[in-house]
Amino acid sequence: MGDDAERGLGCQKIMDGKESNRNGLEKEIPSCCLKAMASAPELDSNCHSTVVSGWFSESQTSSGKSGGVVYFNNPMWPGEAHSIKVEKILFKEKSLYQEVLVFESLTYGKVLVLDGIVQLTEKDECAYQEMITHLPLCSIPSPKTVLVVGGGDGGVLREISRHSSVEHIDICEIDKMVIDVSRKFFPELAVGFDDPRVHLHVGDAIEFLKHAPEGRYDAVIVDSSDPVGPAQELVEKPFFETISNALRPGGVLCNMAESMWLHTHLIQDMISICRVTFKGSVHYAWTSVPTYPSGVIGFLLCSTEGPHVDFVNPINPIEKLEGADKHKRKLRFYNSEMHSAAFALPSFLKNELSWLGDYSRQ
Ligand code: JFQ
Repeated sequence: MGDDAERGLGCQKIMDGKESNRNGLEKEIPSCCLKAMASAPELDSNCHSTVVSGWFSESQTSSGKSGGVVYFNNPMWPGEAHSIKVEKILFKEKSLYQEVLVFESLTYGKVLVLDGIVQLTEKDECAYQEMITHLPLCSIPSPKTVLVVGGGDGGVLREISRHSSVEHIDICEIDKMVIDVSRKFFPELAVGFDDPRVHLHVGDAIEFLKHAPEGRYDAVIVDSSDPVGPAQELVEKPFFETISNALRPGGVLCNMAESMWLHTHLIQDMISICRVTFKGSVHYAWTSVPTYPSGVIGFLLCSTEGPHVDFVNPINPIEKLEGADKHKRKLRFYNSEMHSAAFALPSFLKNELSWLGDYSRQ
């Protein structure tokens, strides 16, 4: 192990309060950790509270009593923190809602972080954006109206625009700073906003959905941050009910649904809520995204009562949509084989979900 890496691990242990010296006394905090623990306004341009010895580690931040930023191991993935080597911090600012950080990494390109949590990296964003979009849109014939909740980076919009059947796309993102930062640092994603079919609404999605006409959308895609803090409401029953009302009969929802390795209880809760709310099919799918906690991310796919939706076998295969593969840029991850494979679940998850009965109601 190199010097830097060794120092980094030492720092992490000390800062987690897990390491003391041989006398049982707390080890003196090395200068790099002191720097990392300093309050945000005092940081120099190459330092951030989540960056220790040049490594960003996923964490959760909040304002400390003294006004500084305190960070701690994220309760959604206790005992672990994925690290990415930082080359240069490009942007850090507090929006009205969250702390926004962009850095250049050594191996994943630019990285977007909100409140200490990785939202996307240039290298692996394709897996998430392509799957969360085409799993629902390829499951119904000729989608025309789509709503995106969150998704302020524009990546999901970029993917929706491959579907020439789509006539109208609403996107409701609460944080304008995320959109502006994406336009500046992630043009390959923000290109999604340039499609004339896109109608941007900056505001609260829950309010937006309350006023959406009944049956307005063929598909709703919820590209949210993790359900801690304000996003908590996005995994609760009233939210799913408003989505169900906004969908036409046989319309589909695709909702980010965390990791099967870390969040089986959350997945169980979401599935049971959706089974009573959506009267069509309810399915769990997953894919691999190396920079998300545990390296995988799941999606909950639901349809409302009406024409039957077979999520596993796409009725609207991407390969048959003219120009879809190359629109803006080539598809990097999604194809019909990946689509069907995403619904295959490991035995441990099948067991965990078995008490829900036949959860994958067709
Ligand atoms: C990217 N368009 C949005 N959504 C990313 N733990 C979430 C970010 C945080 C992850 C789960 C996905």
